[in-house]
Amino acid sequence: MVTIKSVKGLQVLDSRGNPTVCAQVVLSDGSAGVGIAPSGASTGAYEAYELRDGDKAFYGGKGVTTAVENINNIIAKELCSLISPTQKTVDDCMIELDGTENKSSLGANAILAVSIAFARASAESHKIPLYRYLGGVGKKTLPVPMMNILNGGAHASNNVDIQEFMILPKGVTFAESLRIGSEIYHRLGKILGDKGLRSGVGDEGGFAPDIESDREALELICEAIVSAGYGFDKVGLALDVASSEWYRDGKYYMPKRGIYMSAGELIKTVEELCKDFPIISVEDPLSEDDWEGWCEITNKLGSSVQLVGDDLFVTNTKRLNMGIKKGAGNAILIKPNQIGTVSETLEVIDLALKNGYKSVISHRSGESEDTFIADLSVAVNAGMIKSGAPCRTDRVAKYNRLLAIEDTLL
Ligand code: 2PG
Ligand code: MG
Repeated sequence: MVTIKSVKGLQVLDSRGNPTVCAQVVLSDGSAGVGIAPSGASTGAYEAYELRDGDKAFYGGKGVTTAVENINNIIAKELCSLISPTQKTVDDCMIELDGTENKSSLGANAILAVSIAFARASAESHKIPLYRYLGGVGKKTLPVPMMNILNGGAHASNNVDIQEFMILPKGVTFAESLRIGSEIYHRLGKILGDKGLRSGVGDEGGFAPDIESDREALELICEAIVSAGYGFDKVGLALDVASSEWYRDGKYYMPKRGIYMSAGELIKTVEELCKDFPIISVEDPLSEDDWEGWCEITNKLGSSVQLVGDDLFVTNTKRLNMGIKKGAGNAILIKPNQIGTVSETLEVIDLALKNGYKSVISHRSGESEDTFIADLSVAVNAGMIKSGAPCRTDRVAKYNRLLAIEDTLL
């Protein structure tokens, strides 16, 4: 019987140069796997806890040596003594060991890194690709990439308040979708350059120009799509408003433009954008605490637009169940580090599926070379993945993994 031989943690850096947790799991048959926890900037209030050292003398307080020590000194011992470890027993063991609702004792970053590392080691042990280990032998489909080609909000230092402007290129294959997305991305760069708006890129690889309005961002992207030779039948638009970032005392405050809006005004603004542009998906149009606003926008737009709960649901079955009961949103963003284990991530995807909610698999704005989410998106036939623009290796690594998976499936 295969058991766990060793579990080791290591502090490494993420794509923003901040420390994050890497874990390695080695099984008794020699199979090994590595997992690296990502990290968000616009984090939801109800996410699992990211444990940081807080000692300002090191990495400005962002060190994760305590989380790493928790792996080496606490988690390793327990997991190595499991008699027949499975994904569920490994994850349950860490949940129990932690003992808190939000994994604040050991750190969700420590727990997730180990959970992913164990999944990889197990896939290797079974001699199957990670997406089969996670999703079984059934037919697999590749996702449509939701590519964030213009960055704002907490991901860029420009004057744009909406966090993400995405394109969804729908090719016959994933490779074709990616090609279309890349062509549009480069066309957008050229258009911005011609207009004197050329900028560097934000955390997710999209351009980050200073522009007049959110509307202008959508106009520029539409221009890029058309000028690259595509129609809106093939390429849809999506937004991540990330409006929890704006919510103060029942009102929405867009910090970069200094504008206050009521929930009703914000809903109207989103409605108008959806009417005037080929937007097929809107994430976090309302805040994580504004259930009333969420229900209102779902009633108004839910039959024609995908409304994705990110901060609202935080990859958590309890939060998603609340949404299902109230009728808030019709899709959930899936970020494994919001909940902290692979098993719980799969559970919430299953709950979504059973209740007619779509799942969108997602990266974090702080990422690494870890490509776990690419395999996850194929494993559960999610249909959509957010992994940023086709720029920055931390983003492209996931897309390249999907190209490799598609190549083996064709
Ligand atoms: C989001 C994510 C990823 P962050 O809000 O959807 O795009 O950003 O990781 O900063 O929460
Ligand atoms: Mg989001």
